[in-house]
Amino acid sequence: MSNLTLTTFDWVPDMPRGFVRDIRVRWALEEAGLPYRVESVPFSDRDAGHFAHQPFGQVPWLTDGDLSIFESGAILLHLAEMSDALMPGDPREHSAVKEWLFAALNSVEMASLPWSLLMFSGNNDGTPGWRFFDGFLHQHRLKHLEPVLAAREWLAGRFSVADILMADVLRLVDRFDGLADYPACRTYVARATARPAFVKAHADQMAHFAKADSNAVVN
Ligand SMILES: N[C@@H](CCC(=O)N[C@@H](CS)C(=O)NCC(=O)O)C(=O)O
Repeated sequence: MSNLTLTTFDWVPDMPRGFVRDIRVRWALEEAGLPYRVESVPFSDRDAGHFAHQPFGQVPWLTDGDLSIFESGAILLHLAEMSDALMPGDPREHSAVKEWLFAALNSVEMASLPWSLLMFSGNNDGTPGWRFFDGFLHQHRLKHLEPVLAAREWLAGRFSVADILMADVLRLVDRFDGLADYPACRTYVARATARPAFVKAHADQMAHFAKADSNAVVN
């Protein structure tokens, strides 16, 4: 019997709401139908207890009994071991899930995150730095991902944790209209985020941060 607790911030500014990485964990837990609790740590005052669970002072982390796990990819792999809704049993598909999970984080997010941060901060103004990251994302990642996603519904045969990570990574690019030239990537994000587990995870994250706003008003 699992005893799962997801920890996230108590509050974040409006801009990242809906995109805080606890959504990846919520989404996986909802797909698997695993019961869990959500706890909060202060966004503005990160103490030693926080750093003991997440060495960079970030979120999310998950505790499973006395085991504490940080990094959304590691957390999703842990949950995948608990539910075949997240990880197919077939050895080839199992291997493909791990391959695509790392590709989402280490190949696509590695390119999409600097691009998104430049978009977010308004530094997408044609400087050589911007052109480098824009080209890197489009020419070296999305251009190659597009035919892959045009040819399949999900990355590893059937829906898995690899899709949670890839769709969440692409969702942030889509937020800044970066998928306009990649219809298969856009359709994939739409297909993934239409799943009831994502819809619930997203609503729960939004409600979690909205509750912090109303508590601040009361106090
Ligand atoms: N690689 C980490 C990244 C975690 C991360 O970037 N968390 C963000 C929220 S989405 C955070 O805590 N940001 C606050 C900060 O970096 O100080 C993971 O996937 O878990």
